[in-house]
Parts: sequence; C-alpha cells; structure tokens
Amino acid sequence: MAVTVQPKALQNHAARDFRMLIDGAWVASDSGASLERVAPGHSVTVSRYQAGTAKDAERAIAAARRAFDEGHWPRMTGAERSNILLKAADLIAARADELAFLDAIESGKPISQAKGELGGAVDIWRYAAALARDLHGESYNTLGDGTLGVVLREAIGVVSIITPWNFPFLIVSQKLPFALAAGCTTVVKPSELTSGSTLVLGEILIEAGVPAGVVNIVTGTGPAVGAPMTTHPDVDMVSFTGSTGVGRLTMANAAQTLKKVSLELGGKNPQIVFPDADLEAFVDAAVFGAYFNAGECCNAGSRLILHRGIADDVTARIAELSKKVRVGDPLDPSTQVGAIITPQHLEKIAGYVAGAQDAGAGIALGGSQLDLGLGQFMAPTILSGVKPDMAVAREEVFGPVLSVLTFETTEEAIRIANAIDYGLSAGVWSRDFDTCLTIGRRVRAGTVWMNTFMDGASELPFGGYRQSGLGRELGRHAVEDYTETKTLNMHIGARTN
Ligand code: TXE
Repeated sequence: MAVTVQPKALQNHAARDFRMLIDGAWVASDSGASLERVAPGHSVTVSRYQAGTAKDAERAIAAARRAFDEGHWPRMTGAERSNILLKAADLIAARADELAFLDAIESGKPISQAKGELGGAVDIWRYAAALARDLHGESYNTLGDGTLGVVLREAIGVVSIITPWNFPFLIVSQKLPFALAAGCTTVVKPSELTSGSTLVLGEILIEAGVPAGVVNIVTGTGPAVGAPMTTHPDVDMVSFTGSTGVGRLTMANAAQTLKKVSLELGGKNPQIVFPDADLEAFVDAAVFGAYFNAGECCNAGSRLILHRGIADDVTARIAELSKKVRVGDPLDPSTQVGAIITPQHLEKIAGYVAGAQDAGAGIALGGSQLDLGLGQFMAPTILSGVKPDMAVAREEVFGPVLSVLTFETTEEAIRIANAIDYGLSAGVWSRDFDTCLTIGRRVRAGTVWMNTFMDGASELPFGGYRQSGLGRELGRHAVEDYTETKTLNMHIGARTN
C-alpha cells in the first residue's frame, strides 16, 4: 500500500455556507441552527448546512404539492421537460469540477473518482431526458369496434427522495431526473454528511428552467427531516437509498398512508471464481471491487468465494496487488482509496475486523486503521478463512475489507452465495459458458457480472433482491416507476344492448 502525503491546501479553505431550496427560494431553517461538515480526509470544516426541521419538510412538501396540483410542470409536454433536463445535464457538465470537489472533500472519496461519477451522472440526466419524450401508455379495442381501452401513464405526484453519503451526486441522479421526466414534483433530502453537491444541483435546476416548487431541497438529519418526508399524507411516493434498517423503517412509515416505496439498500456481494477463469483479470477486478470508494459501496465485491484449489494462490496475488493501492489524501489525483466517512464508521469497520479474528478468520493483509496525521483512514484489509456463518461474511461492513471464503462444488458455491439476507449483485469468473450462465441464473441478485465487475450503464436496471431493496433504478422502465397507471374504458357509438 502506498500512502500519499496530505497537502496543506484545505487548511486555508473557507467553509461554504449553504441554504435550503424551498418553493424556488434559498431559505434558512426554521431551527436557526446549522450542521457543520468536517472533511473526513482533512479534519477541517468545509461546509455548513441548514439543520432542517419537520416544519421545513412540511413547507417543502406543501410547495411540491402546489406545484404538482396547480403548476405547469406535470402538464408540460414530454419534449418540454426533456429540453429542460438536457439543459440541466449541460450545466452539470459545466460545473462538474466544482461538484466533484464538493463530493471529494465532504465524503472523503478520491477526486479522480468523484470526477468519474460526475461523468456518469451527466449521462444519466441525458438518458432520463430522452425517456421523458417516450413515456407512453397503451390502447386496446377490447370488445371490437364499440369499445376502446386506453391505458395512461400519469405522474405519481409528490416524491420524497432521500439519499446517502457514499455517492452524493450520483445517487440523487439515479432518482431525480427520472421523477422529473415523468412530471413529478419532489422534496429531496441529501445525507447530512454530504449535502453540498445536491444543493448546487438545486441552483443548476433553477437555471435550467425547472419551475419553483418542482424541486425542493431540505437539509438535516434523518429523524428531523427524512422521517416526516416518509409519513406526510401529501407525499405519494418515497424513493430511498441507504441502510437496510432505515429502509425498513421507511417502508413501515410509508405504509401508514400506503405510499409507493422504492428502496436501494445494502449488499454483501459474492464473486465466485472457478479455476479456469482469467485469474489475472479477476485479481484486478477483486482489488477494484473491494476498495472502490473505500468499500463504502453497496455494490462492493466484499465476499470472494474461491474454488479451494486456487484459493491460497489467488489470495496471495490479491494481497500483492492490494499493497500497491494508493491510500491517502482525497484531493491528490493519484489517490485510489480515500478517507472513511466518520470516526464512528471507522470504529464500526475495525469492530468487524476484530470480530472476524475472534471468530477464527486470519488477516492476509492490513487489518488496522491508518494514522496519516489528519482524518480517518483504513488500510486495505483481506480476511482469509472466513466461514459463511461469520458476521463479516453476512453483514455489510462498508469499508475496505475483503472476506475470502472457499468452495468445492458449483452447488456449494451457489448455496454460500445465496445464504445471506442480501441480493444486490454478484460476479462469476469462468471461461466456461455453462458455468457462468448456471451461476447467473441461480444466484439471487439484481445484477450478475460475468468475467467483469461493477460495470454499469444508464440503460441497465439496477436494484436488489430480498433485503437489498425494492424496485429498480436506471433502465428504460425507470421513468415508469414514478407513474400511476390509469385505465380509460370507453364506449363508442350507439348502444346495441
Ligand atoms: O445510513 P442511513 P447511514 C449502509 C452501510 C452503512 C450503514 C449506515 O452499511 O454502514 O448503512 O449508514 C436518512 N427517516 N448504507 O447510517 O442512516 C439519512 O439522513 C428517514 C448503504 O449513514 O440509512 C440519509 O439521508 N430518513 C447504502 C439516508 O437516510 C432517514 C448507503 C441514509 O442514511 C432516517 C448508505 C429516518 N428515520 C449506507 N434516518 C447503500 N445502499 O449504498 C436516517 N435517514
């Protein structure tokens, strides 16, 4: 592992003060208080957000409701909404460096990676803009000439969007443009740890021509702002990404008024590797899959299931390559693994590693926190001899910690892969077509990568089985998720009976 040196640049960085966007105006919170964000990689305050309250959430919901019930946005043509979304995409691209910088300092992710995420986000906004023009229903002449059934797709209404800290700009971009494309109005609550880029997005959307009240952004904690966004009767749908625990609570809250929910939750994603695989390509993907975003990624390939015959050799090769991963200052362009989001989260990760050792796992690499003089960092860690029933093999660690398990037969590999509560994504590595497709069909996960890992595209649906969530984001059906289906059943001409 190579460690990069901390620059002094951020020591003189002036913290940015943000307001909230409600009904087209930049406002202070009802509480009069603010939340300070200390950069996890630099230990200096970089942002101050308004500490929103339930009252702020209610004001935002009322604005969104008005904009939906009385405003122009849901009544525009798809082409008009599409043009505004395209303009927004151009403005995001023009401010990509500023947005990536905010994401990097607030979340601790490497700046090079943050820039890559901005590129992906721009593509998603353009894709959603294209879909806005193509939202359509169906028609049937159910009983011949005398009837016509028309199936309409109508915007579902007011959508609460709640996002986490690990991909601040990318995750809001997986939700908001599709809700807007459908004609919905929204209240967005970013994570209280990384709200900056979402607030800048608010500026961009106003400049692009999104009318007042269509996008409201309220900052604050989950219990203060997020919870009322999931219970309020004027909200029609909740789209949430975050922990499985809060996802469960969100669904229970939404059930009070039977709102639709879309949930993107945790993952504990297996990569199953057979001896005939291209092992060099796999070792590379294993290192990337484990440490990308410091492992703070629902799609992290955190559970390797290696064929016993190759396990020792492959683990050694992964450890060797992991030593070259550059951990350090998020703003250094060469950094590959940045800081851990909070000191408490670092403690949680370290607790999982200690627990695994107590349960009998070995440490093939790392295992400890890194003291780089500023911020909080974790060494890339590989745990060997992990058994399927250990907590580290079943629960989401959300850190740069790789667990290595082994198998003998294909059936055993599938059993281990499926023996957890999650089902977000998985990988299989083999040169045999039958093996790949067997695993692809039988592993219960929303995405199965074959001889690759973590590739994505705006066209490909993303989401999980079981406790990894409900619904799919991206893909051509993503806009439909934000609609209701209405049937118009018509009688035509004179009645014959
Ligand atoms: O998530 P929370 P946390 C997992 C990961 C991580 C763990 C905890 O394992 O270690 O969750 O992260 C808002 N009502 N993932 O605690 O709390 C909150 O303010 C409404 C996986 O940060 O779920 C934030 O905006 N909203 C994941 C959002 O929910 C509430 C990404 C997510 O925060 C709320 C992040 C409430 N009562 C963490 N309480 C992924 N799928 O990638 C909190 N929130």
